[in-house]
Amino acid sequence: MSEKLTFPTGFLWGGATAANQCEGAYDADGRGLANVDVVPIGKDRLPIITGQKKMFDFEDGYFYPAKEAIDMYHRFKEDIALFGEMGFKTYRLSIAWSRIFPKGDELEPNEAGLKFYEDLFKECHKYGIEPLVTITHFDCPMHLIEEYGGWRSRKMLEFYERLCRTLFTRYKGLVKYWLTFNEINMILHAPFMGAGLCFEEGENVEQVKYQAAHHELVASSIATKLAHEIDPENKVGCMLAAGQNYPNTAHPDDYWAAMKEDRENYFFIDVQSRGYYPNYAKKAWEREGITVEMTEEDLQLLKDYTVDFISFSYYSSRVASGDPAVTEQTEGNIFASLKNPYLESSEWGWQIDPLGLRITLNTIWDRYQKPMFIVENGLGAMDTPDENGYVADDYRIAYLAAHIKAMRDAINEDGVELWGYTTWGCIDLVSAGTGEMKKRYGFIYVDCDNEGKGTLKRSKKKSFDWYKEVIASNGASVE
Ligand code: P53
Repeated sequence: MSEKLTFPTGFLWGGATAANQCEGAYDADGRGLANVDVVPIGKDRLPIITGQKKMFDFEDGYFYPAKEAIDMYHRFKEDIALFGEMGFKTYRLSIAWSRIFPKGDELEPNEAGLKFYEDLFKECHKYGIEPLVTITHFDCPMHLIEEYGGWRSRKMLEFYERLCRTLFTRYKGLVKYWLTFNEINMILHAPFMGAGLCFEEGENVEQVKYQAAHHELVASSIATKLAHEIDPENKVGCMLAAGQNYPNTAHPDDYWAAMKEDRENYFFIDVQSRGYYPNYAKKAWEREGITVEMTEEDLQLLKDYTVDFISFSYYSSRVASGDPAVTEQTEGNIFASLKNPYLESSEWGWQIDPLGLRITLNTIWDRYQKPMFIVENGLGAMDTPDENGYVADDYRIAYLAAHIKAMRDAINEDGVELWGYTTWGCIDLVSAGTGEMKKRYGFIYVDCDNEGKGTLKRSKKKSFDWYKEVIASNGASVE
C-alpha cells in the first residue's frame, strides 16, 4: 500500500522558468535584442504574438515587461538558494540566445553571456540541483528576424547549430538534460513568439509555418546529434504544449475532430520521436497545397537522431467538436479551446483537469514508449499577501496536489515511465501569454506589479513549505 504512494527513486522534482520571463537585464553585458523583448503588455500583445502585427518600439508608450522582469539576472544566487531550500532535484531554465550570440549570426560567442549561465549552473550544483536547459524558449535574436525572417530561413540551421555546439562544449559536465524547442507546436498558434515569424500580406501563412517547423525539426535532430557526440551522457528531449482533446459528445464527428486536433499537436513529436513525417500530415499538405522544401539529408537527420525523452507542459485538457454550431470557448489565451461543462476554471479561464494529466501521460506513453518529463504544470492565480506579506495559496496547493496524485496514479497504476516534474513559474514571473505579473504561479512571491513597480523582494508562500514536504517525502505527503 505505502509503495503505491511514492514516486520512483531519483524522481526529479523541481520547478521551471524561462529566460525572458524572469531574467530582465535585457541589454546587460552585451545581450542583444530578442523577439520576446519587444512584446508589450496590453491589448496589442496578442496580434504581435500571433504574427498579425509588427510593433517593435520601446518609445511607443507601452510597458515592455521582459526588459526588467524579476531581475533574476542579478538575483539568481538568492533564488537558487530558495530552490535548494525546497529540496529541488532539478531546475528547468532557458538560455537567452541573444546573451550568447547577441545578433545570432556571429561566429564567436559573447563570453559574458556564457559566463552568466556557467555561474548559474555551478550555483545549482552547490545544492545538488541538476539543471534542465531549454535551448530556446520562444526566443530568437531580433537581428535574425530582421535579416533572415526568423525560422522561415534555412540559414537558421547554421546559427542554431553554432549555438548548440557552443553550449554543449562549454557546459559539458555541468548540464546533461536539454530541450531543443519549448512548446514546439506553439509555432502554429503564436508564430512570432514561437519562431520569429512575421507575415507579408497575402502570403500562404500555413506554408510558412510548416516550412519554419521543418527547419526547427531538423535543427532539433542536429542538436541531438551534437549533444551525443560531445558528451554521451547528454539526454535530449522534445517539448510539447500538451493536453488531450476530448470529443464534445459521443458523436463520431466529435471524436474525429478531437483526433484531428490532437494530431495537429502530436505531428511535431511524431517527427521528433519516430523520425519521419506521418502520412496524415503529408496528405493534409497535399490537400491544402502546402509544399515544404526538404532535402534527403534532412530526412536522414530526422531518422537518425530522434529524441531521448519526451517532455511536455500540461495545464488543461481541451475539447473539440465536429459541429460548427458549437462555439462556446474557454477564456484561455492564444491556445483557447471549447468549454468543458464538467470542469472548473482558473481566474484566467484555464480549465482544471487533473485526470486529464493522467490521460495525457497515458496517450503519450502509448504513442511513443519513451521516457517522459512533465516540465510545466501549475495554476496562474491572483495572490493577495496579508498584512505580513504572506500569501496563503491553498488554491495553488490544491491544484498541484491533484495533479501530483494523477501522475502518481499514471506511474503506479498504469506503469508509464516518468523522469520528473517541474512546476511552472516556481518563482513568480512575467506571463508569456498576457505579459502580466499578477498572473502568478510561484512558491516564491515577488514584489512587482503589472507596471513593473515594486521592491522585487522575494518571500515564501504557503505552497513553499508544502512543496518542500512533497519533495522530502518523494510525493508520499500528498494525500
Ligand atoms: P502564461 C499558452 C497555452 C499553453 C502554454 O502561460 C503556454 C501558452 C502561452 O501563454 O505557454 C507555456 O504565462 C509556456 C510558458 C508560459 C506558461 O505556459 O500565459 O511555455 O512560457 O509562461 C504559462 O500563463
